[in-house]
Amino acid sequence: MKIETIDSTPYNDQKPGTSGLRKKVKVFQQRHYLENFVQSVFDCLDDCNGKTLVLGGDGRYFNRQAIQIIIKIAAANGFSCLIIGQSGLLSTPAASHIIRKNQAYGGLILSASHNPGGADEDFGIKYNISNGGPAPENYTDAVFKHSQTITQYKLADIPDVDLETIADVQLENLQIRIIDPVSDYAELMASIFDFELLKNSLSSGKISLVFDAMHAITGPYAKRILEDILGAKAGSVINGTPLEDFGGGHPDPNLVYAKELAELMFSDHAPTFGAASDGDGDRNMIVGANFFVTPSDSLAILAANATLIPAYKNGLSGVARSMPTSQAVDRVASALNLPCFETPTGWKFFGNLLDADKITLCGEESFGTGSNHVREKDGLWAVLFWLNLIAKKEQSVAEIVQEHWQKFGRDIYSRHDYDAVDSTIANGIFDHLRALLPTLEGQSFGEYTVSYADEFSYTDSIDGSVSSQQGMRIGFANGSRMVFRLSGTGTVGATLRIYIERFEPDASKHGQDAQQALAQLIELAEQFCQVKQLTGRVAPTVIT
Ligand code: G16
Repeated sequence: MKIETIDSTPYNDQKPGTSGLRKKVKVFQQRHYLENFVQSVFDCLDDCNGKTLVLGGDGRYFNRQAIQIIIKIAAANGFSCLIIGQSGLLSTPAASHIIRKNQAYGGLILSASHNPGGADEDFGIKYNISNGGPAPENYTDAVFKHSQTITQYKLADIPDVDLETIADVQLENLQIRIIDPVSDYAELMASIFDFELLKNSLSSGKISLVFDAMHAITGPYAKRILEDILGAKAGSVINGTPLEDFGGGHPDPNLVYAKELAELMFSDHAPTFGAASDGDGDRNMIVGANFFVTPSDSLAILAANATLIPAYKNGLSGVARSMPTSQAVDRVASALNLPCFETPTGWKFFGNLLDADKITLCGEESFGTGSNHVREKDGLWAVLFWLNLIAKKEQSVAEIVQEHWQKFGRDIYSRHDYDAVDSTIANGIFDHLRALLPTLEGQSFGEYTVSYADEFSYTDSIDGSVSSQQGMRIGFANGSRMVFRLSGTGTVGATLRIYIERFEPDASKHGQDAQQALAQLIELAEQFCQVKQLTGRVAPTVIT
C-alpha cells in the first residue's frame, strides 16, 4: 500500500468540547482541516499498528466523504482492521457496543449529535477509547495541543470503499468490514429486556406507541427493534428515514423540536407512550399521554424500578448523575442504600465509575440515560426500559411518575437556555458570577437562604484527575438549587444554561406547573446573572 505524507498547516481552533469537536460543515471542509484533526487523534494514541478501529456516524451531511478520508488516514497509520457501519451509519450507543464487542482499540464517531445538519449546519467527530466510551479529558487536551503544531498527515493511496454493501474486503494488510449497523445492537437489547413480554404488549396493541426518529440515525434501529422484532404497529416509528439534513429539522428531542410528537401526545388521541431520540441516537425524550417526563425524573424512576428489568434484577451497584441534573435520583439512592456520584456534565465522566462497577445506571438532565451495557448514553435503551416498566407494572407513564413522586417527593425542575449569546457578554456574566459567589453564603432572598455557592470542581475517585470550572452552583437551605453553565456543544457564540430546582414533598402540590412553582427562583437567577438585562432578551430560547 503506497503511503503519502502530505504537508499541512495547523489550525488553532480544534479544541474538543463536551463531546468531541463540533464545527460548521464549512469549517470541516477547509483544506486539511479534518485530516489534521484525525492525524492528531492517531498521533496521540500509543500505537495504531495492527489495531482495530470502529467507524461510523449519524448520516448527516459530509458523513460519507469524511469516512472515505478517514479510511485512508487510518490505513496509512497502520490500523489492520476497520469496522464500518453500512452506508457509514452507526448510532453512538451502537458504536460503543461494537467497540466493546470486537475489543477494538477505539472508534471515531462522526456526529454533532442534536445540532442541525446540512451544508450550512454542523458536523462533528469524536474519538472513543477501548471501553467504548468518549476519550477522557487528558487525551482530548493532548489532541488539541498536538493539532496546534501538526505539519503533516499520512494518507494511503487506496480507492474509495463501497460503503453500501455488507462485506469483508481485504486491501493488502488492511481488512475492511462493512457491517449491518443494527443487528449487534438489537441482540444486546434482547439480552437486557424482557422481549417476550414486550412482544405480547406491543403486538396485541395493549401498549400503543409513537417513536419520533426525527429523520436521524435511530430510524433504522427503532423500525427493526420496535416494529419488526417486537411487533409494534407499522408506522409507530415516525420520521424514520435518516436524512443528511434531518429533513430541515433540529434533531434535539424536546417538546419544542419534536413538535409532531408533542402535538400528538398532548391530544385526545395520544397513544400510551411517546418517545424521541436525537441526531446520533444517544438522547431520549419520554412522554406519556398528556404527560411529559423530565430526564432527571426519568433517571430516578429507572433506578427505583431497575430490579423489574431482567438485566438488573439483582440490583444496582450504584448510580450517578451530572451535577446540573436534579437530585431526584439521590433520594432513590439514599432509600435503596446505594452509592450516588455527582459528576461534571459529559458522559465521559461516567466511564471510570462504570468500568470499576461503582455504578450500574447513570444519567443527565440533557435527555441522557444509560447503564453499564455500553459506555455512552443510549436513547433506544431508555425507550425499551420504559416500555418494559409499563408492561410489567401495567400502569400508564403518568401513574408511574405520580406514584414515584408520592413515595420520594417531587424535585420540580427546569432548564432555561439562552442560545447564541455574544461570547464577550457570556464571559462577562460568568466573571460577574465568579466574583458574586463568595459573598452569597448566609444571605436570604425571600424564603431562600443561601447555604453554599461555589464553582463545581470534580476529582475522579478512580484516577484522581481533577476537572475544574464545571459550572456555578448556588444551594439553598430548603434544598433548592440553581446552576449556571456554559454549553460545551454549541457552535455559534455561547449558550448559557440556567438549571433550577425545588423539592416539593407535599403530594397535594405535585400537580403544579414547573414554571409557576419555580417562578421565584427563576427571578432570583436573573437577579444573580442578569442575562436578560445584558443581552436584551425577554425570554430564554428554549425552556425544558
Ligand atoms: C453531550 C454529552 C452529554 C452532555 C451534553 C451537554 O451530549 O455527550 O454527556 O450532557 O453534551 O451539552 P452542553 O455542554 O451543551 O450542555 P450530546 O448528546 O450532544 O453528545
